Amino acid sequence: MTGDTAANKHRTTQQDEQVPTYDHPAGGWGSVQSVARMFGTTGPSPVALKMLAKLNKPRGVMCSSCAWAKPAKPHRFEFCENGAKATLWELDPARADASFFEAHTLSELRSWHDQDLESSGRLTTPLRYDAQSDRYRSVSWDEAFTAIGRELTALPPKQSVFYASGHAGLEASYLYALFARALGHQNLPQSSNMCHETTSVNLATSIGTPVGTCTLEDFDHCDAIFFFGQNTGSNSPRFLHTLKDAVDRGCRIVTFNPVRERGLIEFVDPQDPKQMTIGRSTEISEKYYQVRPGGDVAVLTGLIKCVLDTDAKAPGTVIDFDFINDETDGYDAMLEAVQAATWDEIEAHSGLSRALIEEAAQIYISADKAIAIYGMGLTQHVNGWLNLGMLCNLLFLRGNIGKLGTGISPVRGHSNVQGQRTVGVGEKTKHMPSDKLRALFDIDPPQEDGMNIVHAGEAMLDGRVKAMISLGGNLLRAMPDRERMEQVWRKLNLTVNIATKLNRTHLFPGREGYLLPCLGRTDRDIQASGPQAVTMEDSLSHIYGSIGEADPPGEDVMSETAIVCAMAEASPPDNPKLCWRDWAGNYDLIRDLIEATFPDDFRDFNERMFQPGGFDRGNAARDRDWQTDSGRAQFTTPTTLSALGEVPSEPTTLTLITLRSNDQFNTTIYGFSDRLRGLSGDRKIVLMNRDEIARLGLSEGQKVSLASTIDDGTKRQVDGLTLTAFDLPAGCVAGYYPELNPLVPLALHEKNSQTPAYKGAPVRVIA
Ligand SMILES: Nc1nc2c(c(=O)[nH]1)N[C@H]1C(S)=C(S)[C@@H](COP(=O)(O)OP(=O)(O)OC[C@H]3O[C@@H](n4cnc5c(=O)[nH]c(N)nc54)[C@H](O)[C@@H]3O)O[C@H]1N2
Ligand SMILES: Nc1nc2c(c(=O)[nH]1)N[C@H]1C(S)=C(S)[C@@H](COP(=O)(O)OP(=O)(O)OC[C@H]3O[C@@H](n4cnc5c(=O)[nH]c(N)nc54)[C@H](O)[C@@H]3O)O[C@H]1N2
Ligand SMILES: [Mo]
Repeated sequence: MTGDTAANKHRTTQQDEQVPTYDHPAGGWGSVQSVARMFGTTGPSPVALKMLAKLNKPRGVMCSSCAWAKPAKPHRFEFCENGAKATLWELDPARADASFFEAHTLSELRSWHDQDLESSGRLTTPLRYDAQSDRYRSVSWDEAFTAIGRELTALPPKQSVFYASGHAGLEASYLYALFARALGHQNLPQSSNMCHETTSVNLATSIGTPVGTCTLEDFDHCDAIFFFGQNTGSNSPRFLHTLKDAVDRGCRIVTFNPVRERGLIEFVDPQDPKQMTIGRSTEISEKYYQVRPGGDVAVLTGLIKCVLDTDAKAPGTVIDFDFINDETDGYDAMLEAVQAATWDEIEAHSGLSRALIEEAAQIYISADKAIAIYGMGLTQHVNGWLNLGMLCNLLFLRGNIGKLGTGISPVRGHSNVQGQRTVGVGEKTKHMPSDKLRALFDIDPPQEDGMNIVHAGEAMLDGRVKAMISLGGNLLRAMPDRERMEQVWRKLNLTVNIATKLNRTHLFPGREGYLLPCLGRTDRDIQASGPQAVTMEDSLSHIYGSIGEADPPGEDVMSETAIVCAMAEASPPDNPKLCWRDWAGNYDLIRDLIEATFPDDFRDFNERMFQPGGFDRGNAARDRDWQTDSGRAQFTTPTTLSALGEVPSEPTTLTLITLRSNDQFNTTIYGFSDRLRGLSGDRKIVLMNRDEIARLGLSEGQKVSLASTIDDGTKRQVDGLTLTAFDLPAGCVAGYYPELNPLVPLALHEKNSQTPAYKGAPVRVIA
């Protein structure tokens, strides 16, 4: 490492010089090279260049990678390294057509690497599993829809599950949610069940809205940003521009993360010729604290203690008592619990000294306006509810919510994951207003909540679910307890996967198994009324239209919206108010229905969908309208200092955090370089602090296994991992998602929302 990088200057924990690090900033030439690699030897095609130039711009294509906001005044190139990768992945010239499937049995394909499955190219023809030849075989769309309708009709509605990964636009998603409820179930799990469900459930308890409160404008006015467990450089790189602008005008950024993520340390704007040529970077985090996994509750308890102590010395100068008295509930109980926690306990759980926490608290106290950002580092824990509750507590103390330059901002994952929930893809009755469903369509939706992912997984294990429809995604790879789930998947009566590319989940068909090829967002979508646009919602509750212009991968590929409509038309009930065919022909009609169902969010939807910067559907908490049970912002009383929950712990137990590299999008592996962490070549690795390696009598480079310490009769073990020394706090190991998913038990999840504890699974190393 060079001596005077921002990383060295602002180190708050001693970094081991001998373990892999990437000593360049995020962005910069590294990101340009990484995109160039995706173009391959042939270089970018004209259509790829055209689509990239239109990414995230008004009347352009909304990127299918992350859910970060698309500014009203876009940069010349409003995409990042990963957005480019996602776009090029979709514009892949390779085709997994009928002849590809003739050439390979599913048993053979199951031995392929995930990356090779997707590299077979875009799907071009509807396929039905033929058990006798163990192959997917071409089938007509009509045959497929008739059979799907027949299977769904034969089952009690509640034995079907309709999964959605957060890709599909609001139009297909709304109709999918309507289809389920018309059929008579709301088993509508979504990828957010593995992700920000902790947010949906617990932010609603604290502030009355299931989503974050910030808009881009807030980032122009805040004095401090507190970052917890979100890896901007890899997962939402365009957000780095927002952060850089904030830093340039004097905003101070403080980060808590067990891993020193490059993007949160320094950034070179690849679109700034001066920064690129001079090589000068912007330092993102002024302070970076390597908290222990699950230690954020303790950190937040410490920060709150500091705020209370500072205020006690000059009462009323630090705490916003007007806000607390006028707007909140539960302050006294929170206060008592925080005061009861000792600094010894806080230091032990957080892995940080009192002095470091006090230093961070001073930044919080000196900021007039502060924003809190978080990601999977807070949500994917058993006590994720407490992580979020404590973060809200910290904001409430200084009235840092509901005024310009303040707020809480969960950074969402899939490009339309938040929007799908907004239009009813969710297992709860409240996700789609029953009165509207009755008035608009004469349907009586079920009044009993359906299944989320964990509930659906449990029901599949004990045979209560018989049909699984997936609108995108790779659920078998993304779920916990993969090996147990793979065993029961093939016992289903019906599996339907609507997808752009082949993945591992598709290789576990049920008795009737269909794989249906769909258009991606970059593809031109022409229906009866002409070319169609689709819409999506970002992390900041703004909604955008998106128009694809690339040639579809084949003539026989349907849009997601048209596929949903055709499946619904082939299924009960026969209801003249469900005009599936008309809706498939003209998406404006679907947007009118969305507006009629959710009038507060989607006023003048068709007119506003191309507004530059998206249209804001609003957020009650931002207006200090608290839609909680008490009608007030709710302080949370901490009951423990750890987010890990009651897991078995012995001296050899380590906390496993599963990570994403910057060369993957969830289960899609673009390549084997985790450039921003200085790692490459191999994803079957386990990262561990060098002292910990010595303490356990292991050696670097050794092949080891990881095993779950949760003993419930199921063996959970992953073998053949290379032990790699890495700069991590003591007591934890890290490795890649999805490779390590067999180690996370289905039953280990966030208490209120069942979000799997992918950042806090107890394991031991077997030499
Ligand atoms: N390129 C790319 N972009 C993506 C994705 C992708 O896979 N690739 N996935 C998309 C999706 S679906 C999502 S949900 C988002 C996910 O984006 P993030 O929310 O950033 O999720 P992760 O990368 O899983 O983990 C975030 C960070 O949490 C830290 N962490 C782990 N445990 C703890 C803890 O206990 N406390 C704290 N404070 N930090 C902790 C990890 O070190 C990591 O830096 O990204 C989206 N964008
Ligand atoms: N251990 C561990 N596990 C995790 C996580 C973790 O941090 N650690 N993160 C969790 C999180 S945050 C999430 S969101 C889930 C992700 O879980 P999923 O959303 O189920 O998985 P993805 O990898 O995003 O899905 C990729 C597949 O989607 C399909 N696809 C891509 N684009 C489109 C499209 O436009 N339309 C359609 N119909 N299909 C398309 C392709 O076939 C591709 O193979 O994983 C979760 N699992
Ligand atoms: Mo996610």
